[in-house]
Amino acid sequence: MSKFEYAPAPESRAIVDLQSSYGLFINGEFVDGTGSSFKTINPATEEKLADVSEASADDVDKAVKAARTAYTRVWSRMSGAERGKYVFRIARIMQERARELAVLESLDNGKPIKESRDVDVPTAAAHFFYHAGWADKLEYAGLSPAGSPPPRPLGVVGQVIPWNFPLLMLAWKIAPALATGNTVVLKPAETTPLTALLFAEICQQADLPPGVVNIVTGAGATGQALVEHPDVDKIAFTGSTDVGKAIARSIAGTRKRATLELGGKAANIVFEDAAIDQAVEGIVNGIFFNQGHVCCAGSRLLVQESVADEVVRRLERRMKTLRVGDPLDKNTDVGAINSKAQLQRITELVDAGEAEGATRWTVPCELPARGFWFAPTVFTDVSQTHRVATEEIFGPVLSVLTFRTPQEAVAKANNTPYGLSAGIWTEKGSRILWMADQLKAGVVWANTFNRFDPTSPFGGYKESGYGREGGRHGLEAYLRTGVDA
Ligand code: TAP
Repeated sequence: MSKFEYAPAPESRAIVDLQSSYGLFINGEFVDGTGSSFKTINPATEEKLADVSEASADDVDKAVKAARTAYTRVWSRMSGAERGKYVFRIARIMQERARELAVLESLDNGKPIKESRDVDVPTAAAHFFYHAGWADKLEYAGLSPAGSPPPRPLGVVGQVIPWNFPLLMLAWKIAPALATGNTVVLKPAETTPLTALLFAEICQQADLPPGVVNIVTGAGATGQALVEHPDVDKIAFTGSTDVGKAIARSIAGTRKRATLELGGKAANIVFEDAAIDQAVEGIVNGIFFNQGHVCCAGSRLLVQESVADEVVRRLERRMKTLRVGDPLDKNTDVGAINSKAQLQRITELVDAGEAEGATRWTVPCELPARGFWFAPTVFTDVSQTHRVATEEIFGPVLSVLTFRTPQEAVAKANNTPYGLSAGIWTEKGSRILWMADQLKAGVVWANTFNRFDPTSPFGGYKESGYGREGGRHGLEAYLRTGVDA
């Protein structure tokens, strides 16, 4: 594949006020950490964006103490209506600073600007708006059984998030926690800390009382120090199944509650009666959105045998129109892979797919010489035991399998340790309802894919984790209810 030199648009630097170094956000202020620092880079160019403090266990302790004090003295005493105003104000400021947030997200993460601008930032702000509305209604939401005390917050929540949707995952975590009266210490992923630090500035701008939100940047060790801190009441984690299992083990037998949003290997199921062109758009969105760095990505296409050749033909034709390259170009469809490590992981699994006998087709396109890139790829002749069909690739790689009957589609879709999401493409409403009932997946989309809405609970079955985020169900994870209250 040929390579070309690419330089990001210079005006992008004017939109964000990028500092050369960033501290931790503790008790309402940016402070130097007591540990070392690490650099965050632009994955599209490999250029350093900034140095960022690596929070030590001592720094995490300071953040937890600040969160505890804010919880006891201010936040848990405030009325829901007052708390709601702060959450609402945060949402408004996020909208006002949307351009800055979107550019910074694309610089640090590598995702196309049209996605950060049209999906990540507005959906993150929507999450704060939605939860602002809940803050003064928790008593009336039927969360506690009749006759029992009203729901109460848990206290200090430790939150650890991944790099694929840095701002959106932050919103999924912080908005419900604040609305329900908890205070927060959040650790963003090491490769994407910058929008969380800009969010800290937004908290200052919103006059959020000091200590209600604290951001501790760092690597896995910082996350582990937060998880293991004895004064944290709940852990909310999104990330890999392996780390999720380690967290569950480490907090077993403690007072800590946990919600875990983990990996996935979703089936996107296309029946012969589906509107094929719409389904192809759904397949493309399902796997190439955000370079496939999506926990609920439709990474396994299950297509009915009678239309399989036609669907793959139209899919490959459509894939040739995808523009891969500069994340800050508004016409880009597929941006940079977030890190060298992730690129290596994708490459290893794609090599394994070829070695195991699946047929690989990669879009012919030029890729920049520097940075981390992977062209959209599809595997056909895939069997259920191939690694590309069983392991989460977390990249722009689709595996195609076929089926004859709805029963076979269900069996193949459920043949995975994961259970986060699934998609169904058919004209038959009764089949959609039957399939949705049979599929062991927390979210089932019908004739669409990758739709996110703060009103709708999201979460997994099996090794995709437990607990729900979003909607009324998501509030429960942050409250003591019934006899517990
Ligand atoms: P992980 O390696 O699990 O990292 C997630 C977060 O945990 C990062 O902030 C990471 O820090 C931190 N971490 C690493 N080791 C830790 C430990 N021992 N204790 C506490 N925290 C620790 O996952 P990732 O590679 O960032 O993200 C990709 C995975 O997340 C995929 O499997 C994907 O499916 C899953 N994901 C799931 C969802 C939902 S909603 N289910 C959404 C997005 C992503 P560092 O970044 O510094 O390593």
